Amino acid sequence: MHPLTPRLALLSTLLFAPACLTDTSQPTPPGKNPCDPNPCTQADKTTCANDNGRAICLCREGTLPRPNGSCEVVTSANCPEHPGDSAEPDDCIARAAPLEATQPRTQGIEPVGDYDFFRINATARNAYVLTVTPGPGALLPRVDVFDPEGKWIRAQDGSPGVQVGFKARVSAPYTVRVSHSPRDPSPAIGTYTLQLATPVQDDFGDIPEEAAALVPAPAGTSAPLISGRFEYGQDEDWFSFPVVRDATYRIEFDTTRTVPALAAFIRENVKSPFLTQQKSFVEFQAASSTTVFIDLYSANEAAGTYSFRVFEYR
Ligand SMILES: [Ca+2]
Ligand SMILES: [Ca+2]
Ligand SMILES: [Ca+2]
Repeated sequence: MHPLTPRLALLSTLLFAPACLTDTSQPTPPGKNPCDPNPCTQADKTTCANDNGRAICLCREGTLPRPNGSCEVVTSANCPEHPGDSAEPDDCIARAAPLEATQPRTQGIEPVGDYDFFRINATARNAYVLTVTPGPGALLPRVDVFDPEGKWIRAQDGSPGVQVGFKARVSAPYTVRVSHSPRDPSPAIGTYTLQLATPVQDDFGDIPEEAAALVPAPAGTSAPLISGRFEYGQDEDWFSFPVVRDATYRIEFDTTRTVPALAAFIRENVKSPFLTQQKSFVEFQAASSTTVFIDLYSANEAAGTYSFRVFEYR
C-alpha cells in the first residue's frame, strides 16, 4: 500500500463557485439523423453533416467556404492558377485533390508561394496522421489542417519532415494544405512526398461530455488497469470518476509507457483545472463530493500508449 504523503493541499482550490453548465443548444435525440430532412437551404451551402447529433451545413463541392459563412463558386480569381506539376491547379479548398491512406503522393511546391490542397474524406471519431517528407531542394514543408467548414485546426512546420494529426468530429471532408514554411524566410521551391497513415479510431473522447466513466478502487485492492493510446500527438483522452469529500485519490501511471500530462477538473467547472501535473503518480484530496474529470495528453505532442490505475483512500 502506498503512503498518503505527500498530500496535496488542494482544499482551497476546490472551493470555488460552481460554474453554470447550461447547454442551450438542442441536440437531436439519439438515433435520429439531424440531416433528415435536410435543414441546409442557404445558397450553395446545402451539404448537411451530422456533428454529434447536430446538423452543420457545408459548402457543396466546387465552392469555397468564406469567412462570412457564405460559399463562393471557385474561379481563377479566388483560387490562384499557375503552371507547375500535373496536380495544378490545387491552390484552394475547392480544388483539393483526394488523398487516400497508403497511397503516398509526390508533387512540388512551385512557383514560390504555391499552396497544394488535399482532401480527406474522414469518418467521425477516426484519427488521421499525415507525414510530409521533403525531397531534394530547399523546401521546408508546412502542413495546415482545416475542418469541413474550412476552419483552421492546426499547423506543423517541418524540421525538415512534418508529422501532424487530427481527429475527425464529423464524417465529412477535411482539408490539408502543404506549403513552404514561413520559418524559413527564404523563398524556396521543391518536391515533397505526402503520406496518410491508415486511420484508426480514437479510443477515448476528447471532451468532458465524452469522458469514459471509471470507478476508483479501494486502497490495497487490485485496481483494474486502464490502457489507452494517443493516436496522434495532439490527442486528448478524457475520463471521469466519482469522488467523496475528504477522501484522497491517487492515479498511478505505468512508467514503462508514456506518462501523460494530466489536467484534473471538477464537474462544476470543466474549464479551469484544479490540478495540472506530469508525474508517475498524481494525488489529490477531494474537498467536496462530486465527479472529477481528468484530461490526459502528451506533454511533447508525441503519439504513444499509456496505462494507469485509480485508487481511493478513505
Ligand atoms: Ca504544387
Ligand atoms: Ca498548388
Ligand atoms: Ca486516444
